[in-house]
Amino acid sequence: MASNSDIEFLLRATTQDTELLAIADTVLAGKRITPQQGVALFDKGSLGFVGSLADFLRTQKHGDITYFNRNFHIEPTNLCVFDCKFCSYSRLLKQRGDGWVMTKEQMLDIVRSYANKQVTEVHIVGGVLPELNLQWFADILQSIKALRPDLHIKGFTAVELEYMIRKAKLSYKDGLRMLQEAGLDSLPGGGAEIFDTDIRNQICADKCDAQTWLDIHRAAHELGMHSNATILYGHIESYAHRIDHMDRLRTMQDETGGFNTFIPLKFRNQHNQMSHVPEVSAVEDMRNYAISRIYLDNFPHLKAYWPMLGREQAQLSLHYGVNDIDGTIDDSTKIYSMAGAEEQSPVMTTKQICELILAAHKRPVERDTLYHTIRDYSEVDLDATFGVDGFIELPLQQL
Ligand code: V47
Ligand code: SF4
Repeated sequence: MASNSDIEFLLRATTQDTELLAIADTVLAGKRITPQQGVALFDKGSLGFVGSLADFLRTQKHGDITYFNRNFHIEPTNLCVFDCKFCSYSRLLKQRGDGWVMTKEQMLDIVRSYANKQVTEVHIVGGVLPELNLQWFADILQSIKALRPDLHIKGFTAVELEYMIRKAKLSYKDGLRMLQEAGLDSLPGGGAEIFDTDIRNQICADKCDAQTWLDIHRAAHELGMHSNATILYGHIESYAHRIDHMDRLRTMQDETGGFNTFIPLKFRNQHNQMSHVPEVSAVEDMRNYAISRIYLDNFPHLKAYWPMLGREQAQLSLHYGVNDIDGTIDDSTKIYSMAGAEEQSPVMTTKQICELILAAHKRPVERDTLYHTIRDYSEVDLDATFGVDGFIELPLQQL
């Protein structure tokens, strides 16, 4: 592993800017940078500079380990009462008549279809509808747990939770407790978008505000549940807005320690009301990952969500601070494919994920949702281990 002096030498080769070099000194001394310094990294830091620093930090924390997990998604509906301008997935669909709402049985059928797959997590996320209320979801969670007690259920953005808990006239904590008792294990990071009020009002005025998002995650952490956090970047926000967003998360993480992973989501501009806004470049994506790693010193993990970013860029991001590339995502995740994501069919088998990580000279390690190691694949003979579809086949369970 490179030493502090090796990395200092490397950084001085990329810039002579005294402010940037002072920031690097702070980071290398293990100290926290200020919001102003974060904005300076965005304004002036070259890809080489921020990337080298972020890679150093990633290696300090995780060596060459790159985590992935085996999961699948369930999207109960693609209809939504809200009207986020960046979303290709809202009530407009209802007007066009191509929306769906799953029945409980259809959702359970998806779970049943994984009976012979060694998946460890189901991620439930979708639009917001009045008929899909707190009790409806509590019943679903119970039924999923009855079928697969071993499966970790990561479910519902703070936006979905705020709506269903408000309609049930409960406090966030009581509503979350009810879902937790029914089987909910952790929260995904969606719905955070950009916390700044002005930008939020322009892109998603009618859904829950930043404080509510944070309060719901805080309530979950207080109940012992972990959660993730996202940022939707690369649209009409400024660098200062990105840093403000990360700063609020960093402050809360100091208090609760409940966040596992930060997931920057690149704004994609197809089939939504913000199609006129251009997408940012791959260099911007990598700089954004790197600065996230540097700024969020108390977040253990940084995830590149490959269905949105594309496989090759997700692979590249492993050298810019990222240490997790999510899961096998064997589903037909329409929210992203409609928005113009790279992956129209976001499925990677375990074998493909391992190969992608190994080709980046990193070590593939399968994890569970809470980052316990399930298996280190660096020394595994991939061809001999996997079945034709890349999953390890288990004896069929009768569900
Ligand atoms: O909050 C919607 C985003 C999010 C677009 O926690 C878009 O493990 C880009 O949060 N361009 C939901 N992004 C998904 C999410 C998530 C995904 C994977 C893993 C985890 C996790 C969480 O999707 C929304 C919104 O920010 N989104 N439309 C778009 N056009
Ligand atoms: Fe609804 Fe979520 Fe899309 Fe907003 S981002 S319209 S809350 S599905």
